[in-house]
Amino acid sequence: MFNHAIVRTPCPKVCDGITSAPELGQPIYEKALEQHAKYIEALKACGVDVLVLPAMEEYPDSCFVEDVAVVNDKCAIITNPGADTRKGETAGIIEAIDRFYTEEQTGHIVAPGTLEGGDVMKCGDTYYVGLSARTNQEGFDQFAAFMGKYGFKSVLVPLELVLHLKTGVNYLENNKMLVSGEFVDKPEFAQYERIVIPDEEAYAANCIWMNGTVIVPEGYPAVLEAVKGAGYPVLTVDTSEFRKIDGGLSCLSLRF
Ligand code: CIR
Repeated sequence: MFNHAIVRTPCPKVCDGITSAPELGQPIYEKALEQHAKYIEALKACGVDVLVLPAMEEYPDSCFVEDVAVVNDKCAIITNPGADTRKGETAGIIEAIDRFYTEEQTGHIVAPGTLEGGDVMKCGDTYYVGLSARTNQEGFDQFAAFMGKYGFKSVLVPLELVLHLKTGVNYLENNKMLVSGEFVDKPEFAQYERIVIPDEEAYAANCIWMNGTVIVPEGYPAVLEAVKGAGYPVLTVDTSEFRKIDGGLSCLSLRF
């Protein structure tokens, strides 16, 4: 169960966030703010307290708080993002993390290690960590060592085609996960019941399980039906503006 979520209000520079899909155009700031507010409402409807951090004006991607920390009910890690323009975002999350965890409970990924939370997926006591353009072996080794002290096992999952691990695979608890693209056949996930997402709706592989409900991005009917068919109550939230800069539902919050 999650009791808390942390989010950060998008700043006007969100329009200049890093993107692999410039053909989608730049986010419209006002619309991004509206979608963000509805996202917060959806989280609250799932029974968590939401801590809303103020916009970080100099960091276009800073609303994607998932990347700068990894949190669970025992400990937290402040990451070291692989994207140079995002490294300064970690300074802004420390104060929030300090409200919930002691210094001893808080680990840090340090250079030359890099790791972004979008590459980290928790399935029970196991963390799957994507080896990606943003997360390197050294970052994984530091992560695994720290989480190991708290009884968590870490498994490295090399990925080639997408930004982050959770761009293409997301755990919905109950041994079920949504998988798309390169993750459909990964041996690391063979033990799970995999719900395969059609390529044309690959973006919606990034759903989040929130205390029994699954939040699904708006506009992906096949995924919506698949998640309902798997037995979950669902909520939808429009994330069109965040999609333009490679952001999805999970990226927008830390949940614990
Ligand atoms: C980036 O490239 O860093 C941002 N534009 C998108 C980050 C998405 N975060 C995530 O998947 N956890």
